[in-house]
Amino acid sequence: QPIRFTYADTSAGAGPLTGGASTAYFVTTLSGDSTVHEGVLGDTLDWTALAGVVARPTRIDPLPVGEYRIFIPGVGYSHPFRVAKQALREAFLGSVRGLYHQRASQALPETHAGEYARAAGHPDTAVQYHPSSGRAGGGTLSSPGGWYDAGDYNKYVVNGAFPVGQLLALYEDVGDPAPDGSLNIPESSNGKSDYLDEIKYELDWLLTMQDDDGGLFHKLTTLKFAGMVMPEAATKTRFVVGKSTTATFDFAGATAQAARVFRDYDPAYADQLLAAARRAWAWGTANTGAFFINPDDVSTGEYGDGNADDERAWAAAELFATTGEQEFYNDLQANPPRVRFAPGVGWTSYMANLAAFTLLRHPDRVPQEFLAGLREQIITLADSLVDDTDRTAYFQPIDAFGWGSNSDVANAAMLLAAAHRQEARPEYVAAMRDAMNYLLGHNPNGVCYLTGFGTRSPQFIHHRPSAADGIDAPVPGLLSGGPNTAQQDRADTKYKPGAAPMQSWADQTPSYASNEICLNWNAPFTYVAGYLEAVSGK
Ligand code: G3I
Ligand code: 9MR
Repeated sequence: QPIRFTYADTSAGAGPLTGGASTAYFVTTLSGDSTVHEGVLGDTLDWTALAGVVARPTRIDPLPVGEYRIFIPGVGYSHPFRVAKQALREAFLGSVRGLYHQRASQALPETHAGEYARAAGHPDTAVQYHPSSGRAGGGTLSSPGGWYDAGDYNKYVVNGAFPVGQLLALYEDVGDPAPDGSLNIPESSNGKSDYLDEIKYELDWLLTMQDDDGGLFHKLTTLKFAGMVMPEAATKTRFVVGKSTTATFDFAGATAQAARVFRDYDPAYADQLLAAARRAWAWGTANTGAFFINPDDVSTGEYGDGNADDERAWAAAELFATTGEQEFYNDLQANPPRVRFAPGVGWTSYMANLAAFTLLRHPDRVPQEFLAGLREQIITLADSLVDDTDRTAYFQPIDAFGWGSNSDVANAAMLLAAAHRQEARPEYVAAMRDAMNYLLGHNPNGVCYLTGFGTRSPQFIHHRPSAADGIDAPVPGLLSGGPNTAQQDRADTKYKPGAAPMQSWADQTPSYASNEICLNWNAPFTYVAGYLEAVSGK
Protein backbone atom coordinates (compact mmCIF):
# COMPACT_ATOMS: atom_id res chain seq x y z
CA GLN A 1 0.00 0.00 0.00
CA PRO A 2 1.51 3.34 -0.91
CA ILE A 3 2.01 5.75 1.92
CA ARG A 4 0.66 9.20 1.43
CA PHE A 5 0.77 12.49 3.16
CA THR A 6 -2.38 13.55 4.83
CA TYR A 7 -3.42 16.44 6.98
CA ALA A 8 -0.67 19.00 6.73
CA ASP A 9 -2.01 20.70 9.80
CA THR A 10 -0.23 24.01 9.38
CA SER A 11 -0.83 26.87 11.72
CA ALA A 12 -3.03 29.66 10.45
CA GLY A 13 -1.41 32.00 12.89
CA ALA A 14 1.96 31.87 11.20
CA GLY A 15 1.10 34.44 8.56
CA PRO A 16 2.84 34.99 5.28
CA LEU A 17 6.55 34.45 5.07
CA THR A 18 8.58 37.47 4.25
CA GLY A 19 11.41 37.75 1.80
CA GLY A 20 11.43 37.55 -1.95
CA ALA A 21 13.60 34.60 -2.75
CA SER A 22 12.87 30.93 -2.57
CA THR A 23 13.08 29.49 0.87
CA ALA A 24 14.21 26.12 1.98
CA TYR A 25 11.97 23.91 4.00
CA PHE A 26 12.75 20.75 5.88
CA VAL A 27 10.63 17.83 6.85
CA THR A 28 11.93 16.65 10.17
CA THR A 29 11.18 13.94 12.64
CA LEU A 30 8.89 14.92 15.47
CA SER A 31 11.78 15.89 17.72
CA GLY A 32 13.34 17.97 14.97
CA ASP A 33 16.56 16.01 15.41
CA SER A 34 16.80 14.72 11.89
CA THR A 35 15.70 15.85 8.46
CA VAL A 36 14.01 13.28 6.29
CA HIS A 37 13.40 15.54 3.32
CA GLU A 38 14.30 18.99 2.21
CA GLY A 39 13.02 21.17 -0.55
CA VAL A 40 12.53 24.70 -1.75
CA LEU A 41 9.36 26.71 -1.63
CA GLY A 42 8.29 28.50 -4.75
CA ASP A 43 7.89 32.23 -5.17
CA THR A 44 4.58 32.46 -3.38
CA LEU A 45 5.98 32.51 0.05
CA ASP A 46 3.03 31.96 2.24
CA TRP A 47 1.57 29.15 4.18
CA THR A 48 -0.75 28.31 1.37
CA ALA A 49 2.20 27.46 -0.78
CA LEU A 50 3.94 25.64 2.01
CA ALA A 51 0.94 23.57 2.88
CA GLY A 52 0.43 22.92 -0.81
CA VAL A 53 3.92 21.53 -1.14
CA VAL A 54 3.41 19.04 1.61
CA ALA A 55 -0.17 18.15 0.90
CA ARG A 56 0.17 17.29 -2.77
CA PRO A 57 1.18 13.67 -2.45
CA THR A 58 2.85 13.45 -5.83
CA ARG A 59 5.42 16.12 -5.25
CA ILE A 60 7.77 14.33 -2.90
CA ASP A 61 8.65 10.72 -2.33
CA PRO A 62 6.59 8.95 0.28
CA LEU A 63 8.05 8.96 3.76
CA PRO A 64 8.03 6.03 6.13
CA VAL A 65 5.16 5.72 8.54
CA GLY A 66 5.67 8.11 11.42
CA GLU A 67 5.10 11.58 12.73
CA TYR A 68 6.84 14.57 11.25
CA ARG A 69 6.96 18.33 11.26
CA ILE A 70 8.02 20.90 8.73
CA PHE A 71 10.66 23.41 9.62
CA ILE A 72 11.30 26.68 7.86
CA PRO A 73 14.29 28.67 9.00
CA GLY A 74 13.16 31.99 10.41
CA VAL A 75 9.56 30.80 10.74
CA GLY A 76 9.60 27.73 12.88
CA TYR A 77 7.95 24.37 13.03
CA SER A 78 4.55 23.31 11.73
CA HIS A 79 2.18 21.23 13.77
CA PRO A 80 3.12 17.57 13.74
CA PHE A 81 1.55 15.48 11.01
CA ARG A 82 1.24 11.80 10.58
CA VAL A 83 2.15 9.55 7.69
CA ALA A 84 0.25 6.31 8.09
CA LYS A 85 -1.40 3.45 6.37
CA GLN A 86 -5.16 3.70 6.80
CA ALA A 87 -4.59 7.30 7.85
CA LEU A 88 -8.31 8.07 7.73
CA ARG A 89 -9.60 5.00 9.52
CA GLU A 90 -9.92 6.56 12.95
CA ALA A 91 -11.57 9.72 11.65
CA PHE A 92 -13.97 7.56 9.64
CA LEU A 93 -14.96 5.45 12.65
CA GLY A 94 -15.11 8.56 14.80
CA SER A 95 -17.56 10.19 12.44
CA VAL A 96 -19.90 7.20 12.65
CA ARG A 97 -19.55 7.08 16.42
CA GLY A 98 -20.50 10.75 16.37
CA LEU A 99 -23.96 9.56 15.31
CA TYR A 100 -24.14 7.25 18.30
CA HIS A 101 -23.62 10.30 20.51
CA GLN A 102 -26.61 11.92 18.76
CA ARG A 103 -29.02 9.18 19.80
CA ALA A 104 -32.27 10.43 21.24
CA SER A 105 -34.37 8.59 23.84
CA GLN A 106 -31.45 6.49 25.03
CA ALA A 107 -28.95 6.77 27.84
CA LEU A 108 -25.36 6.55 26.69
CA PRO A 109 -23.45 4.43 29.21
CA GLU A 110 -19.80 4.96 29.92
CA THR A 111 -18.87 1.65 28.30
CA HIS A 112 -19.83 3.12 24.94
CA ALA A 113 -19.66 6.86 25.43
CA GLY A 114 -16.70 7.16 27.80
CA GLU A 115 -16.61 10.53 29.52
CA TYR A 116 -19.51 11.64 27.32
CA ALA A 117 -21.86 9.21 29.04
CA ARG A 118 -25.21 10.87 29.63
CA ALA A 119 -28.77 10.23 30.68
CA ALA A 120 -31.51 9.57 28.15
CA GLY A 121 -33.46 12.55 26.89
CA HIS A 122 -36.64 12.98 24.89
CA PRO A 123 -38.51 9.67 25.28
CA ASP A 124 -40.88 10.88 22.52
CA THR A 125 -43.36 8.13 23.31
CA ALA A 126 -46.36 10.46 23.52
CA VAL A 127 -45.78 13.31 21.11
CA GLN A 128 -48.55 15.87 20.58
CA TYR A 129 -50.00 16.36 17.12
CA HIS A 130 -49.62 19.95 16.01
CA PRO A 131 -52.62 21.25 13.98
CA SER A 132 -50.35 21.36 10.89
CA SER A 133 -50.01 17.57 11.05
CA GLY A 134 -53.66 17.13 10.13
CA ARG A 135 -54.05 14.87 13.14
CA ALA A 136 -54.76 17.34 15.94
CA GLY A 137 -57.03 15.83 18.54
CA GLY A 138 -56.09 12.34 17.42
CA GLY A 139 -54.19 11.33 20.53
CA THR A 140 -50.42 11.22 20.53
CA LEU A 141 -47.70 9.63 18.43
CA SER A 142 -45.06 7.28 19.78
CA SER A 143 -41.90 8.25 17.93
CA PRO A 144 -38.88 7.42 20.06
CA GLY A 145 -35.28 7.08 19.00
CA GLY A 146 -33.45 8.45 15.99
CA TRP A 147 -30.56 10.87 16.02
CA TYR A 148 -30.81 14.48 17.05
CA ASP A 149 -30.45 16.50 13.89
CA ALA A 150 -27.63 18.72 14.97
CA GLY A 151 -26.78 21.01 17.85
CA ASP A 152 -30.52 21.17 18.47
CA TYR A 153 -32.70 18.36 19.80
CA ASN A 154 -35.28 18.17 17.07
CA LYS A 155 -35.76 15.40 14.55
CA TYR A 156 -36.50 16.23 10.94
CA VAL A 157 -37.58 13.62 8.41
CA VAL A 158 -35.98 15.35 5.42
CA ASN A 159 -32.66 15.61 7.15
CA GLY A 160 -32.91 12.16 8.63
CA ALA A 161 -33.59 10.39 5.35
CA PHE A 162 -31.05 12.29 3.26
CA PRO A 163 -27.99 11.46 5.41
CA VAL A 164 -29.18 7.88 5.74
CA GLY A 165 -29.06 7.73 1.94
CA GLN A 166 -25.52 9.08 1.91
CA LEU A 167 -24.42 6.59 4.56
CA LEU A 168 -26.06 3.65 2.78
CA ALA A 169 -24.35 4.72 -0.44
CA LEU A 170 -21.01 4.01 1.19
CA TYR A 171 -22.11 0.54 2.23
CA GLU A 172 -23.24 -0.15 -1.31
CA ASP A 173 -20.08 1.26 -2.88
CA VAL A 174 -17.36 -0.26 -0.71
CA GLY A 175 -19.00 -3.00 1.33
CA ASP A 176 -19.41 -2.96 5.08
CA PRO A 177 -17.07 -0.23 6.32
CA ALA A 178 -17.66 -0.90 10.03
CA PRO A 179 -18.29 -4.59 10.70
CA ASP A 180 -19.55 -5.95 13.96
CA GLY A 181 -17.35 -4.92 16.83
CA SER A 182 -15.74 -1.90 15.21
CA LEU A 183 -17.83 0.91 16.69
CA ASN A 184 -18.28 0.02 20.37
CA ILE A 185 -22.01 0.71 20.32
CA PRO A 186 -24.63 -1.23 22.31
CA GLU A 187 -25.30 -3.48 19.30
CA SER A 188 -21.61 -4.37 18.88
CA SER A 189 -21.18 -8.15 19.02
CA ASN A 190 -24.76 -8.88 17.92
CA GLY A 191 -23.23 -10.59 14.90
CA LYS A 192 -24.35 -7.87 12.49
CA SER A 193 -22.69 -4.88 10.92
CA ASP A 194 -22.14 -2.09 13.42
CA TYR A 195 -22.51 0.35 10.56
CA LEU A 196 -25.98 -0.92 9.73
CA ASP A 197 -26.86 -1.21 13.41
CA GLU A 198 -26.20 2.50 13.83
CA ILE A 199 -28.13 3.44 10.69
CA LYS A 200 -31.02 1.27 11.81
CA TYR A 201 -31.37 3.44 14.89
CA GLU A 202 -32.39 6.28 12.60
CA LEU A 203 -34.46 4.14 10.23
CA ASP A 204 -36.52 2.78 13.10
CA TRP A 205 -37.39 6.31 14.07
CA LEU A 206 -38.16 7.35 10.49
CA LEU A 207 -40.64 4.48 10.25
CA THR A 208 -42.59 5.91 13.18
CA MET A 209 -43.05 9.21 11.35
CA GLN A 210 -45.18 7.67 8.59
CA ASP A 211 -48.87 8.42 8.98
CA ASP A 212 -51.52 5.78 8.32
CA ASP A 213 -52.15 7.25 4.88
CA GLY A 214 -48.51 6.76 3.85
CA GLY A 215 -47.46 10.41 4.08
CA LEU A 216 -44.64 11.53 6.33
CA PHE A 217 -44.96 14.05 9.08
CA HIS A 218 -42.33 16.68 8.39
CA LYS A 219 -40.70 16.89 11.79
CA LEU A 220 -40.81 16.17 15.50
CA THR A 221 -39.94 19.31 17.41
CA THR A 222 -40.49 21.71 20.24
CA LEU A 223 -42.13 24.97 19.16
CA LYS A 224 -38.90 26.90 19.74
CA PHE A 225 -35.29 25.80 20.01
CA ALA A 226 -34.35 24.58 23.48
CA GLY A 227 -31.76 26.33 25.61
CA MET A 228 -28.19 25.09 25.76
CA VAL A 229 -28.93 22.28 28.22
CA MET A 230 -28.42 18.53 28.37
CA PRO A 231 -31.03 16.33 26.65
CA GLU A 232 -32.76 15.26 29.85
CA ALA A 233 -33.15 18.91 30.88
CA ALA A 234 -34.79 19.91 27.60
CA THR A 235 -38.31 18.92 28.54
CA LYS A 236 -40.58 21.28 26.62
CA THR A 237 -43.55 19.67 24.85
CA ARG A 238 -42.69 18.04 21.53
CA PHE A 239 -44.99 18.14 18.53
CA VAL A 240 -45.41 16.28 15.30
CA VAL A 241 -45.48 19.11 12.76
CA GLY A 242 -46.61 19.19 9.15
CA LYS A 243 -46.77 16.55 6.47
CA SER A 244 -44.84 17.16 3.30
CA THR A 245 -44.10 15.91 -0.18
CA THR A 246 -40.35 16.35 0.28
CA ALA A 247 -40.23 14.43 3.58
CA THR A 248 -42.37 11.70 2.05
CA PHE A 249 -40.22 11.21 -1.06
CA ASP A 250 -37.00 11.41 0.93
CA PHE A 251 -38.34 8.75 3.26
CA ALA A 252 -39.33 6.61 0.27
CA GLY A 253 -35.81 6.97 -1.12
CA ALA A 254 -34.05 6.08 2.11
CA THR A 255 -36.30 3.16 2.99
CA ALA A 256 -36.32 1.68 -0.52
CA GLN A 257 -32.53 1.84 -0.54
CA ALA A 258 -32.38 0.39 2.97
CA ALA A 259 -34.67 -2.44 1.87
CA ARG A 260 -31.90 -3.47 -0.52
CA VAL A 261 -29.04 -3.00 1.91
CA PHE A 262 -30.75 -4.62 4.92
CA ARG A 263 -31.94 -7.67 2.95
CA ASP A 264 -29.13 -9.89 4.28
CA TYR A 265 -29.13 -8.25 7.67
CA ASP A 266 -32.78 -8.97 8.34
CA PRO A 267 -35.16 -10.00 5.55
CA ALA A 268 -38.34 -9.23 7.50
CA TYR A 269 -37.06 -5.76 8.23
CA ALA A 270 -36.21 -5.28 4.56
CA ASP A 271 -39.78 -6.24 3.66
CA GLN A 272 -41.14 -3.75 6.17
CA LEU A 273 -38.93 -1.00 4.76
CA LEU A 274 -39.98 -1.68 1.20
CA ALA A 275 -43.66 -1.74 2.06
CA ALA A 276 -43.26 1.60 3.83
CA ALA A 277 -41.42 3.02 0.84
CA ARG A 278 -44.22 1.99 -1.49
CA ARG A 279 -46.87 3.57 0.69
CA ALA A 280 -44.85 6.79 0.86
CA TRP A 281 -44.42 6.78 -2.90
CA ALA A 282 -48.17 6.46 -3.37
CA TRP A 283 -48.83 9.38 -1.03
CA GLY A 284 -46.12 11.56 -2.59
CA THR A 285 -47.28 11.04 -6.15
CA ALA A 286 -50.85 11.82 -5.10
CA ASN A 287 -49.80 14.91 -3.08
CA THR A 288 -47.14 16.61 -5.14
CA GLY A 289 -47.57 20.11 -3.78
CA ALA A 290 -47.52 19.71 0.00
CA PHE A 291 -44.55 21.98 0.62
CA PHE A 292 -43.64 22.59 4.21
CA ILE A 293 -43.43 26.04 5.74
CA ASN A 294 -43.08 26.57 9.47
CA PRO A 295 -46.46 27.36 11.05
CA ASP A 296 -46.56 30.73 12.81
CA ASP A 297 -45.99 29.24 16.25
CA VAL A 298 -43.04 27.04 15.21
CA SER A 299 -39.55 28.51 14.75
CA THR A 300 -37.27 25.47 14.68
CA GLY A 301 -35.48 24.18 11.58
CA GLU A 302 -37.66 24.36 8.52
CA TYR A 303 -35.93 22.19 5.97
CA GLY A 304 -38.26 23.75 3.49
CA ASP A 305 -37.94 23.29 -0.24
CA GLY A 306 -40.49 24.33 -2.80
CA ASN A 307 -39.38 21.85 -5.41
CA ALA A 308 -39.71 18.09 -4.90
CA ASP A 309 -38.45 16.96 -8.32
CA ASP A 310 -35.11 15.78 -6.98
CA GLU A 311 -36.70 14.07 -3.97
CA ARG A 312 -39.12 12.32 -6.31
CA ALA A 313 -36.30 11.26 -8.60
CA TRP A 314 -34.39 9.88 -5.65
CA ALA A 315 -37.41 7.91 -4.45
CA ALA A 316 -38.09 6.58 -7.94
CA ALA A 317 -34.44 5.61 -8.42
CA GLU A 318 -34.28 3.65 -5.18
CA LEU A 319 -37.61 1.96 -5.75
CA PHE A 320 -36.57 1.06 -9.27
CA ALA A 321 -33.16 -0.24 -8.21
CA THR A 322 -34.79 -2.34 -5.51
CA THR A 323 -37.81 -3.67 -7.39
CA GLY A 324 -37.07 -3.25 -11.11
CA GLU A 325 -40.69 -2.28 -11.65
CA GLN A 326 -41.53 -0.31 -14.76
CA GLU A 327 -43.67 2.29 -13.01
CA PHE A 328 -40.62 3.74 -11.30
CA TYR A 329 -38.57 3.82 -14.47
CA ASN A 330 -41.37 5.60 -16.29
CA ASP A 331 -41.36 8.21 -13.57
CA LEU A 332 -37.61 8.63 -13.90
CA GLN A 333 -37.96 9.21 -17.61
CA ALA A 334 -40.54 11.90 -16.97
CA ASN A 335 -38.49 13.41 -14.14
CA PRO A 336 -34.84 12.44 -14.63
CA PRO A 337 -32.39 13.33 -11.88
CA ARG A 338 -30.44 16.47 -12.71
CA VAL A 339 -27.03 16.04 -11.14
CA ARG A 340 -26.13 19.22 -9.39
CA PHE A 341 -23.49 20.92 -7.38
CA ALA A 342 -24.29 24.35 -6.03
CA PRO A 343 -22.16 25.38 -3.08
CA GLY A 344 -23.69 28.18 -1.02
CA VAL A 345 -27.22 27.18 -1.92
CA GLY A 346 -27.37 24.50 0.71
CA TRP A 347 -28.47 20.90 0.76
CA THR A 348 -31.79 21.24 -1.10
CA SER A 349 -30.72 19.94 -4.47
CA TYR A 350 -28.45 17.05 -3.57
CA MET A 351 -31.09 14.31 -3.55
CA ALA A 352 -30.88 14.15 -7.34
CA ASN A 353 -27.25 13.18 -6.98
CA LEU A 354 -28.19 10.24 -4.77
CA ALA A 355 -30.63 9.15 -7.48
CA ALA A 356 -27.90 9.24 -10.11
CA PHE A 357 -25.42 7.40 -7.90
CA THR A 358 -27.91 4.62 -7.29
CA LEU A 359 -28.91 4.19 -10.93
CA LEU A 360 -25.26 4.02 -11.98
CA ARG A 361 -24.65 1.48 -9.26
CA HIS A 362 -27.21 -0.85 -10.83
CA PRO A 363 -26.35 -0.80 -14.52
CA ASP A 364 -27.97 -4.18 -15.07
CA ARG A 365 -31.36 -2.69 -14.18
CA VAL A 366 -31.19 0.61 -16.03
CA PRO A 367 -31.35 0.99 -19.83
CA GLN A 368 -28.02 1.98 -21.35
CA GLU A 369 -29.03 5.27 -22.92
CA PHE A 370 -30.39 6.50 -19.62
CA LEU A 371 -27.16 5.54 -17.88
CA ALA A 372 -25.04 7.22 -20.52
CA GLY A 373 -26.71 10.55 -19.87
CA LEU A 374 -26.16 10.28 -16.12
CA ARG A 375 -22.59 9.19 -16.59
CA GLU A 376 -21.88 12.17 -18.76
CA GLN A 377 -23.39 14.58 -16.26
CA ILE A 378 -21.29 13.16 -13.46
CA ILE A 379 -18.04 13.06 -15.41
CA THR A 380 -18.50 16.62 -16.66
CA LEU A 381 -19.21 17.87 -13.18
CA ALA A 382 -16.35 15.90 -11.63
CA ASP A 383 -13.91 17.20 -14.24
CA SER A 384 -14.86 20.74 -13.41
CA LEU A 385 -14.44 19.97 -9.71
CA VAL A 386 -10.94 18.63 -10.39
CA ASP A 387 -10.16 21.89 -12.19
CA ASP A 388 -11.54 23.81 -9.24
CA THR A 389 -9.31 22.03 -6.76
CA ASP A 390 -6.32 22.97 -8.90
CA ARG A 391 -7.41 26.59 -9.12
CA THR A 392 -8.59 27.40 -5.62
CA ALA A 393 -6.54 28.11 -2.51
CA TYR A 394 -6.01 25.04 -0.39
CA PHE A 395 -7.04 22.85 -3.32
CA GLN A 396 -10.59 22.56 -2.08
CA PRO A 397 -13.43 22.45 -4.59
CA ILE A 398 -15.76 25.32 -3.72
CA ASP A 399 -15.75 29.07 -4.20
CA ALA A 400 -18.92 30.04 -2.33
CA PHE A 401 -19.08 29.48 1.41
CA GLY A 402 -22.59 29.29 2.85
CA TRP A 403 -24.19 27.63 5.87
CA GLY A 404 -22.65 24.16 6.16
CA SER A 405 -19.95 24.86 3.55
CA ASN A 406 -17.91 21.95 4.84
CA SER A 407 -20.70 19.69 3.64
CA ASP A 408 -20.43 21.27 0.19
CA VAL A 409 -16.78 20.26 0.17
CA ALA A 410 -17.72 16.73 1.20
CA ASN A 411 -20.58 16.57 -1.30
CA ALA A 412 -18.20 17.63 -4.06
CA ALA A 413 -15.98 14.75 -3.03
CA MET A 414 -18.97 12.37 -3.20
CA LEU A 415 -19.46 13.45 -6.81
CA LEU A 416 -15.80 12.81 -7.49
CA ALA A 417 -16.21 9.34 -6.03
CA ALA A 418 -19.17 8.72 -8.31
CA ALA A 419 -17.06 9.72 -11.30
CA HIS A 420 -14.23 7.55 -10.06
CA ARG A 421 -16.57 4.58 -9.98
CA GLN A 422 -17.30 5.19 -13.64
CA GLU A 423 -13.72 5.88 -14.73
CA ALA A 424 -10.98 5.01 -12.28
CA ARG A 425 -8.88 8.08 -12.97
CA PRO A 426 -6.37 8.95 -10.24
CA GLU A 427 -7.14 12.67 -10.44
CA TYR A 428 -10.61 12.03 -9.03
CA VAL A 429 -9.14 10.39 -5.96
CA ALA A 430 -6.46 13.07 -5.70
CA ALA A 431 -9.13 15.77 -5.69
CA MET A 432 -11.09 13.82 -3.09
CA ARG A 433 -7.99 13.73 -0.93
CA ASP A 434 -7.55 17.45 -1.37
CA ALA A 435 -11.12 17.98 -0.20
CA MET A 436 -10.50 15.71 2.78
CA ASN A 437 -7.23 17.47 3.59
CA TYR A 438 -9.07 20.76 3.62
CA LEU A 439 -11.63 19.43 6.09
CA LEU A 440 -8.93 17.91 8.27
CA GLY A 441 -6.73 20.95 8.65
CA HIS A 442 -5.38 22.18 5.35
CA ASN A 443 -7.34 25.41 5.50
CA PRO A 444 -6.69 29.01 6.50
CA ASN A 445 -8.18 28.48 9.94
CA GLY A 446 -5.59 25.79 10.54
CA VAL A 447 -8.22 23.60 12.08
CA CYS A 448 -9.38 20.03 11.68
CA TYR A 449 -13.14 20.54 11.45
CA LEU A 450 -13.95 17.10 12.88
CA THR A 451 -14.20 17.38 16.64
CA GLY A 452 -11.79 15.25 18.62
CA PHE A 453 -9.33 14.75 15.77
CA GLY A 454 -6.20 16.49 14.57
CA THR A 455 -3.90 18.82 16.43
CA ARG A 456 -6.40 21.67 16.57
CA SER A 457 -10.11 21.04 16.28
CA PRO A 458 -13.22 23.02 17.23
CA GLN A 459 -13.63 23.34 20.99
CA PHE A 460 -16.85 25.35 21.07
CA ILE A 461 -19.27 23.80 18.61
CA HIS A 462 -22.89 24.92 18.67
CA HIS A 463 -24.06 21.65 20.15
CA ARG A 464 -26.21 21.57 23.22
CA PRO A 465 -24.67 18.51 24.91
CA SER A 466 -21.15 19.79 24.25
CA ALA A 467 -22.05 23.17 25.70
CA ALA A 468 -23.81 21.75 28.75
CA ASP A 469 -21.94 18.61 29.78
CA GLY A 470 -19.24 20.32 31.84
CA ILE A 471 -16.51 18.61 29.84
CA ASP A 472 -14.06 20.97 28.14
CA ALA A 473 -13.67 19.06 24.91
CA PRO A 474 -16.74 18.74 22.68
CA VAL A 475 -18.39 15.45 21.84
CA PRO A 476 -16.03 13.82 19.30
CA GLY A 477 -16.69 12.82 15.71
CA LEU A 478 -18.86 15.75 14.69
CA LEU A 479 -18.13 17.96 11.69
CA SER A 480 -18.38 21.70 12.17
CA GLY A 481 -20.48 23.45 9.51
CA GLY A 482 -17.58 25.56 8.39
CA PRO A 483 -16.98 29.01 6.93
CA ASN A 484 -20.14 30.93 6.09
CA THR A 485 -19.88 34.38 4.56
CA ALA A 486 -23.53 35.20 5.30
CA GLN A 487 -22.79 35.13 9.05
CA GLN A 488 -26.50 34.97 9.94
CA ASP A 489 -25.40 34.64 13.57
CA ARG A 490 -23.24 37.76 13.61
CA ALA A 491 -25.31 39.33 16.37
CA ASP A 492 -24.15 36.56 18.71
CA THR A 493 -20.75 35.78 17.24
CA LYS A 494 -17.48 37.69 17.03
CA TYR A 495 -16.11 37.03 13.56
CA LYS A 496 -12.63 38.18 12.71
CA PRO A 497 -13.04 41.57 11.04
CA GLY A 498 -12.42 41.42 7.32
CA ALA A 499 -12.20 37.64 7.34
CA ALA A 500 -11.73 36.10 3.92
CA PRO A 501 -14.62 33.83 2.88
CA MET A 502 -12.68 30.72 3.83
CA GLN A 503 -11.93 32.21 7.22
CA SER A 504 -15.48 33.23 7.99
CA TRP A 505 -15.79 30.71 10.76
CA ALA A 506 -15.81 31.18 14.51
CA ASP A 507 -15.02 28.56 17.09
CA GLN A 508 -17.61 30.02 19.45
CA THR A 509 -20.58 28.28 21.02
CA PRO A 510 -23.15 30.84 19.82
CA SER A 511 -22.06 30.46 16.20
CA TYR A 512 -24.90 28.33 14.92
CA ALA A 513 -24.29 29.51 11.36
CA SER A 514 -20.62 28.47 11.19
CA ASN A 515 -19.90 26.09 14.04
CA GLU A 516 -22.96 23.90 14.51
CA ILE A 517 -22.80 20.23 13.60
CA CYS A 518 -25.42 18.39 11.57
CA LEU A 519 -26.33 14.93 10.30
CA ASN A 520 -26.18 15.89 6.64
CA TRP A 521 -22.69 17.32 7.14
CA ASN A 522 -21.32 14.32 9.00
CA ALA A 523 -22.74 11.82 6.52
CA PRO A 524 -20.89 12.95 3.38
CA PHE A 525 -17.74 13.28 5.48
CA THR A 526 -18.21 9.66 6.54
CA TYR A 527 -18.77 8.65 2.93
CA VAL A 528 -15.62 10.36 1.68
CA ALA A 529 -13.41 9.11 4.51
CA GLY A 530 -14.77 5.59 4.03
CA TYR A 531 -14.35 5.70 0.27
CA LEU A 532 -10.77 6.97 0.48
CA GLU A 533 -9.90 4.26 2.96
CA ALA A 534 -11.39 1.66 0.65
CA VAL A 535 -9.47 2.79 -2.43
CA SER A 536 -6.20 3.58 -0.71
CA GLY A 537 -3.54 1.34 -2.10
CA LYS A 538 -5.68 0.30 -5.05
O1 G3I B 1 -29.51 29.92 -0.91
C1 G3I B 1 -29.16 31.20 -0.39
C2 G3I B 1 -28.13 31.84 -1.28
O2 G3I B 1 -28.66 32.06 -2.55
C3 G3I B 1 -27.68 33.15 -0.62
O3 G3I B 1 -26.64 33.69 -1.38
C4 G3I B 1 -27.20 32.88 0.78
C5 G3I B 1 -26.73 34.15 1.48
O4 G3I B 1 -27.57 34.55 2.50
O5 G3I B 1 -28.23 32.29 1.52
C6 G3I B 1 -28.60 31.03 0.99
O6 G3I B 1 -29.57 30.44 1.79
C7 G3I B 1 -29.17 30.04 3.08
C8 G3I B 1 -29.19 28.53 3.14
O7 G3I B 1 -29.02 28.10 4.43
C9 G3I B 1 -28.08 27.91 2.34
O8 G3I B 1 -26.82 28.33 2.78
C10 G3I B 1 -30.12 30.66 4.05
O9 G3I B 1 -29.91 32.06 4.09
C11 G3I B 1 -29.91 30.06 5.40
O10 G3I B 1 -30.87 30.57 6.30
C12 G3I B 1 -30.02 28.56 5.32
O11 G3I B 1 -29.69 28.02 6.52
C13 G3I B 1 -30.22 26.78 6.88
C14 G3I B 1 -30.46 26.84 8.37
O12 G3I B 1 -30.88 25.61 8.84
C15 G3I B 1 -31.49 27.89 8.77
O13 G3I B 1 -32.73 27.52 8.33
C16 G3I B 1 -29.23 25.68 6.55
O14 G3I B 1 -29.16 25.48 5.14
C17 G3I B 1 -29.63 24.39 7.22
O15 G3I B 1 -28.59 23.46 7.04
C18 G3I B 1 -29.87 24.64 8.69
O16 G3I B 1 -30.27 23.47 9.28
C19 G3I B 1 -30.40 23.51 10.68
C20 G3I B 1 -31.83 23.13 11.00
O17 G3I B 1 -32.67 24.14 10.53
C21 G3I B 1 -32.01 22.90 12.48
N1 G3I B 1 -31.02 21.98 12.98
C22 G3I B 1 -29.68 22.41 12.76
C23 G3I B 1 -29.40 22.56 11.29
C24 G3I B 1 -27.97 22.98 11.01
O18 G3I B 1 -27.69 24.30 11.35
O1 9MR C 1 -29.64 26.99 18.29
C1 9MR C 1 -30.30 26.96 17.03
C2 9MR C 1 -29.60 26.00 16.10
O2 9MR C 1 -29.56 24.70 16.64
C3 9MR C 1 -30.24 26.06 14.73
O3 9MR C 1 -29.60 25.30 13.79
C4 9MR C 1 -30.29 27.46 14.22
C5 9MR C 1 -31.03 27.49 12.90
O4 9MR C 1 -31.57 28.72 12.62
O5 9MR C 1 -30.90 28.31 15.14
C6 9MR C 1 -30.31 28.31 16.42
O6 9MR C 1 -31.08 29.11 17.25
C7 9MR C 1 -30.81 30.49 17.11
C8 9MR C 1 -31.97 31.16 16.43
O7 9MR C 1 -32.12 30.71 15.11
C9 9MR C 1 -31.74 32.67 16.45
N1 9MR C 1 -31.49 33.13 17.79
C10 9MR C 1 -30.35 32.52 18.43
C11 9MR C 1 -30.52 31.02 18.50
C12 9MR C 1 -29.27 30.33 19.08
O8 9MR C 1 -28.94 30.76 20.30
